[in-house]
Amino acid sequence: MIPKSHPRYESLMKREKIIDGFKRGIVTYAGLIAHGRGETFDYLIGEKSEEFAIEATKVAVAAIKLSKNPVFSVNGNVVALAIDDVIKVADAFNMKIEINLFYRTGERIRKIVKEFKNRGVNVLGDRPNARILGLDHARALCTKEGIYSADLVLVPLEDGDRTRALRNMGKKVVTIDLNPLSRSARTANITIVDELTRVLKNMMRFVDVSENAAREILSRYNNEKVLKDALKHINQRLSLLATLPQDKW
Ligand code: PTJ
Repeated sequence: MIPKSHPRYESLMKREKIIDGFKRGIVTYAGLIAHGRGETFDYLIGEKSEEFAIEATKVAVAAIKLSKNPVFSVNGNVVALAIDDVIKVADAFNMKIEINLFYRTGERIRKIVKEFKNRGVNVLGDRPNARILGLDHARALCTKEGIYSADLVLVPLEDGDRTRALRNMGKKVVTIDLNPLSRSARTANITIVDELTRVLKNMMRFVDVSENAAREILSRYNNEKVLKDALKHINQRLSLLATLPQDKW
């Protein structure tokens, strides 16, 4: 049991969720590594939603609002960390939820479907009837009514290869990734450089954006600038910290 008074309580609780998900067969081995990489970038960013992240989150919300068949693609880490907020966001934005695993096994799919069923939610992905074009192996499996026909896919913590394949199919891709240098971050149309659980909460703050406002927000957006702002932020933050005594870090 981690006491709430622990200075790193929130970070440790997220780690516990990932470990618990791993023990229950939802998170894969590589998911543990992916989480550690995310933690590192979050440390460098400062563990809060910065302006570049808020801006991209607003744009993501605008794009989702204007899309016709938006799909929220979930993997093991996303489910372990944030299943309840995934359900809230999908519900608020009329998004279908589809399980799309990089390390796909029938057993992991069944376990994740059950997590959602236990909360009264039906998800897509357990009976795939289509493939993401240009990808080999089981990670390409998807559904016609979900990812295959989606005009927008929200793919947090995603692999760059699949992000590229989805874009090649003409879809708008929104990703959430703490690493602004990842291929996925650089390939998506909209990259939110922020921590998944913070982003899902922030999305709910912007749920009431009107269609006109959404169009306006989208028309001004430049993803490359957002990625550069994230890099500049990390750079400036570290440079500043390096001038301070260590008890101020
Ligand atoms: O469940 P599966 O089989 O679909 O596998 C999922 C993982 C995450 C293992 C798979 O997609 C993978 O290997 O992903 P990558 O290529 O490691 O990319 C994950 C990215 O997410 C990395 O750039 C991490 O920095 C980032 N990341 C990790 N945790 C978080 C995060 N970004 C935002 N919020 C997090 N909590």
